[in-house]
Amino acid sequence: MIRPAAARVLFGNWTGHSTVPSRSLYPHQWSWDSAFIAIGLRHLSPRRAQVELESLLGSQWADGRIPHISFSPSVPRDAYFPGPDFWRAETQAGVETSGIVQPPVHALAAWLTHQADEDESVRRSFLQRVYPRLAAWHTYLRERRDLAGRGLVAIVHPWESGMDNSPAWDEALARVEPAPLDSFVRRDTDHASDDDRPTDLDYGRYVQLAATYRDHGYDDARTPFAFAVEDPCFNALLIASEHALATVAEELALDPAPHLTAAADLTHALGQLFADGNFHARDLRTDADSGVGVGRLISADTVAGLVPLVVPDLPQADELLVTARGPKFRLGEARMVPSYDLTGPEFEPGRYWRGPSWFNTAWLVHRGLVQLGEDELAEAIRAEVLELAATTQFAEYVEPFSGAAHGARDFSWTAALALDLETTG
Ligand code: 2M8
Repeated sequence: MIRPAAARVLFGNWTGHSTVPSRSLYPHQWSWDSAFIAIGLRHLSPRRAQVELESLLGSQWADGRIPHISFSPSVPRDAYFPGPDFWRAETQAGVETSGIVQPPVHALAAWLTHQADEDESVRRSFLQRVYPRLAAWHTYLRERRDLAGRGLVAIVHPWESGMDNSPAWDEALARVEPAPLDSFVRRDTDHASDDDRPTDLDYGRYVQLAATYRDHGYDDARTPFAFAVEDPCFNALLIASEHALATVAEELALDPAPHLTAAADLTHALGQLFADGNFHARDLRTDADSGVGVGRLISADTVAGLVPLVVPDLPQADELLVTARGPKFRLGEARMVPSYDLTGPEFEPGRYWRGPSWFNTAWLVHRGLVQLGEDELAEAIRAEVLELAATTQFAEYVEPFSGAAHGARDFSWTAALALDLETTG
């Protein structure tokens, strides 16, 4: 049974109002981590899971965005780079944050958290309090981030995908002039192997992209984004979360229709990213010279293309399943779900998001398979998640063939999502 060990990790990483992804590598509150953490924490303490999401929403900006990091004042300012002194962003409530975002899995997490203990949720008016904030978050994304005007949300930094170092970003990132390497000091390589983390050159590019956004006041209309991409994982999670928000609205006797309409429109628009049996990110800067800005699909096959399996009534589900079972991802044979095409030219089994399997994407694909009635495959993934979480001391990620552990240990979403699959499975 994984529950006692998972509880030890989650309680050990609890700070009093939220959970850090890892005490060493990520000592603040991360946006999509918090959502995944709440999904597991709800089985240990529904109240804590609610507080986790409420505290994250407490760092929401006036424009509706949920920043990807909410900095803890009790952690040294240089414990993580880029820290609060780099981002220079503070909410009206005085919370220091980053200025970029992460995939919107929060409304789904809020609904699942509510379901864990409906009495406690109603007693604390949990849904009433989070609903307007989650709705504002989605509105920010749909209205300010539809950069191409075709009904899909664009990310403006690789970190916004949550899959920072994915080979899908290589070409777009190569066009970015890196910040001088002596202008910043990385902290991640103090805690993790250089061979596993992004290169210094890529880090320089991440820093430059973030600095440009910051220097334009994080204004989406004004910033000359050198990187702008429509990511299938990000958009699929927005769709899943719009469905969840529709259910929340119904529960609160509000009108679910705006959320259902948004979900349907986004699902239709997502079809633009489907080619050759998989969803692909679209690089909005490929035609920038011509001023057309239509963008080109990025050819790399990554797990981000499989995440749309979580979208209810996805028209492309059957074709996507064929790809998932095929040689690129070998679902059911590989350990969990590889983050990148196993046959791809950039495949590296141990480097950040360039091949290894992660527990959050496995959880998402598992959810999609259950929705589709693919019970056998879903069970295979569930068994992998439970076994690997237990045998790797809740590693951040694992190699897709050997299962060898990489990154942080006692990683919060690994513990949370394994606990969720054990409890609900
Ligand atoms: C990783 O991203 C951070 C930047 O946000 C980093 O590499 O320093 C990613 O795996 C991301 O998905 C995750 O949310 C974050 C914290 O666990 O770490």
